[in-house]
Amino acid sequence: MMTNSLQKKLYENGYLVVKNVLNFRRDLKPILNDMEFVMDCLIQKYAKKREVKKVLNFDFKKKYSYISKLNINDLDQYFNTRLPRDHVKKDSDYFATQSLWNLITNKNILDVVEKILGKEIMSNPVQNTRIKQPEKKLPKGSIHDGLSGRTPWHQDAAVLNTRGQKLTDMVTVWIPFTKTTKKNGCMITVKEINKMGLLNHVSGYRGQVELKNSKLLDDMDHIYLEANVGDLILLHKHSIHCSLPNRSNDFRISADLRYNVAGQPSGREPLPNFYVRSKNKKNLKVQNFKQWLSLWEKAKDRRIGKYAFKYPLPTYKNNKRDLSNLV
Ligand SMILES: O=C(O)CCC(=O)C(=O)O
Repeated sequence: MMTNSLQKKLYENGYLVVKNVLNFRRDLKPILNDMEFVMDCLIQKYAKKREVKKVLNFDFKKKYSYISKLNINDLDQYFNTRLPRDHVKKDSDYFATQSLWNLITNKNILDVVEKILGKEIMSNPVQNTRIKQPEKKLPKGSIHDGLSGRTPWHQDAAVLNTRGQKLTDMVTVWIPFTKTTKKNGCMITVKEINKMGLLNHVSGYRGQVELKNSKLLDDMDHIYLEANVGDLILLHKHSIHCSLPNRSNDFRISADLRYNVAGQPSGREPLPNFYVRSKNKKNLKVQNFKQWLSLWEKAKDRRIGKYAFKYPLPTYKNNKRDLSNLV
């Protein structure tokens, strides 16, 4: 593959901030609108009858704070394009909207990704949205859960299955919906630490993937991955990163999408992994929102009563791949 300056920088440093790629009104606001619609549905279903009308008139943040206190089982599932990891049911819900499809296939994003992965690109099913309230409003149990609280130190290749860990060139595209700063919980990383390759991980208290010996990273020099709305942050699959607590009084909202070089395993089989750009293929199989949705429905049907996907934590037999033996 030809190298260019973006690719060189990403492979050299492990991260990249690309400025002014997206337009808030056109590319991002529709997703927030769809999230608010999901909240409205949850309010109608779970709020006390006498409160429904009042709560439906709240704004986005007040609605989210309200529903986050309703003890809805696996609330994050409703805002994420993924199947529940275990016990998939016929009516398992997930966030698959036209707006998110538009983001995954956004031309400006793919133009950046093409500079990293080349011209044959697939959407990778490892993707999240994260709605983070001020940490002081979070229930204690969620403070380190990654989707609504801080994200622990990890490498993204660690959440792929073994074939994916070995064979997949994947890039993470992190997208802020709110200006993201040190104060409201931006990601942090250590420059060039991706060059260590895949390291040993352990399982956190809620099954989160966490780098082994991650305490050692706390004292290293950190890069603060702050970003404005419209910017993208790209991460190398071996970049070690985490996110800070949201110590502001406002929400911090983001999405992280992933793409891989076509023809390689997604690392999350049997979830949808499909071409979003190709120079070689005249016609891409999945060209619109409904086709994409039907891929997710088919994946769900195949997994009813079972787990959706599995990956073993990278834990090599000896401790040569422990961070503590490498720094
Ligand atoms: O946004 C966050 O809190 C963390 C995101 C992250 O770790 C990722 O996208 O891999």
